[in-house]
Amino acid sequence: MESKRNEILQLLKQNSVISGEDIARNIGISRTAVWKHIKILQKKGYIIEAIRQKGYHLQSLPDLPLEEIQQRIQTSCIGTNIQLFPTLSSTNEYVKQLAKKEYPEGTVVIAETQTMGRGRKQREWSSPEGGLWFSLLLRPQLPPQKARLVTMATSIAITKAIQSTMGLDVRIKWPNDILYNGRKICGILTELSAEIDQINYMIVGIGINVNNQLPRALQQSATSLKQIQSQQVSLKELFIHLLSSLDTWYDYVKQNNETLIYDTWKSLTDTIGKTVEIKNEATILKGVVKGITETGGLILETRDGTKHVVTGDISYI
Ligand code: BT5
Repeated sequence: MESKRNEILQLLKQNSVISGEDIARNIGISRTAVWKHIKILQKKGYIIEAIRQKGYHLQSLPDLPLEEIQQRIQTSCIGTNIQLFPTLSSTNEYVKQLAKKEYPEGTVVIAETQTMGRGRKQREWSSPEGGLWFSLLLRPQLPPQKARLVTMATSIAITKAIQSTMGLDVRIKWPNDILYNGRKICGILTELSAEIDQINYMIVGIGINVNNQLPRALQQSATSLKQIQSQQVSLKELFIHLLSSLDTWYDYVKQNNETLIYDTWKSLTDTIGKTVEIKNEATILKGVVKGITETGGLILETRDGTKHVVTGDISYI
């Protein structure tokens, strides 16, 4: 079924107008079957005009054409199974359901919009049309203490994909925000189900501001790739590069290549060396960041000596 649909798409791309009859003859199906495939393509966001007496004309492609993406990616794990939705409450929530149904590692769920996108601690994540909002289902063979490796590899993969495809000097802010000139373009929300000595599954949610509008309240602290580039960015191309980069870096996690992940993360962060304030529920710590620990925590030099900080909201001061 799907391969016939891809053949129809190819024909539509090659011909400015092509009749249903020609399509049917070319790929060996009935005209009714052609019409049914065209309806499905239209539902998926392809704008296909039916011109009387002439045939079909492909006017525009959806921002995220799933068939094409699936055809073009050559990953070994990430994105071998992709599900795309016009809208979901939260891609992390959806992947949680799939994880419980034993879906395989590498499954990716992407939504064009989220109605209840979440950040850490249930904070709201603005996710209107135009951004990339997606989650990965992973089943790393790691003890839960090493889960940070996965988040670090994810932030490296995204930073490198944005740097290489767009030539932008984006940087990681601990623990795993990605910023351009101090403004957030990407947030990562990692959720975990684990036994004492083994992770069952991890859900890595990734939100990237691409062509989306930002609410007024976030315009100081956040930015989008479109705003930086002063032009629309191809969601499809960026997504394909991201999946490939995520695949490469998740492979290093599987190979247990901790040194490479730590060293690369350190080379991409702008947090080390900064004077910072870190807020946790009841505490505020101030100090200079000296480095990161084996488990991805911060080494902070404070007035009261060196402290290791595992989580918190950090600001540069
Ligand atoms: C994060 O949380 O940065 C993690 C965001 C993860 C979002 C993805 S989208 C796909 C997947 N499905 C989900 O439901 N979530 C994941 P945190 O560090 O807590 O930052 C949240 C804070 O960032 C909010 O309180 C706002 O101040 C700000 N914020 C909200 N939306 C934003 C946006 N689009 N861009 C930049 N900052 C935003």
